[in-house]
Amino acid sequence: MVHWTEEEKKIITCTWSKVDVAETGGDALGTLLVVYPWTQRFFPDFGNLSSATAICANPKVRAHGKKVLTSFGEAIKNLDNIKQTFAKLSELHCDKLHVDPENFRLLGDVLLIVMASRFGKDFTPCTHAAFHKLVRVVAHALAHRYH
Ligand code: HEG
Repeated sequence: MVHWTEEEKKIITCTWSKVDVAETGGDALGTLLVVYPWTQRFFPDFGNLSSATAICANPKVRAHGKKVLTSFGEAIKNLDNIKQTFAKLSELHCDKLHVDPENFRLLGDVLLIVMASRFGKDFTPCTHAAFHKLVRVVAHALAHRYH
């Protein structure tokens, strides 16, 4: 089981309370779709994904990004129980959505970059390290029920 120090917990919950989930989620999913264009195939109903500008302004991308990041926030409320928290979502992404779990890691990476650019100098190495650990744990949990 993952161990979180009190300091990591404090950094994660305090930083998360300042995250604009809609904006950050929209930017993170938009960035994923731009930088790793093969991820677009999971969203055939999202309409215009023809350019970076179109992707980042696409209301369906923004809305889904918010949904994903809101769900990510559940990990923060359940830091000691992330695997169980994402068990059902893991099954959904495996059985119904057929999302290759490598994409969870890619999303985690772009989320770190989006957060770093939004927080600027307040995204200290300690904050980065704690969130780096968190995105890895979340990706691992989401991949856990794959078969
Ligand atoms: Mg997933 C649906 C969470 C990464 C592709 N994703 C969902 C839903 C949630 C969620 C909460 C709605 C589930 C429902 O309707 O019951 N996703 C989620 C998290 C993360 C993640 C927490 C990673 C942190 N998802 C992810 C990635 C991809 C993806 C990387 C593909 C590149 N998700 C995906 C698709 C759907 C969801 C295709 C269904 C979208 C729809 O048609 O509504």
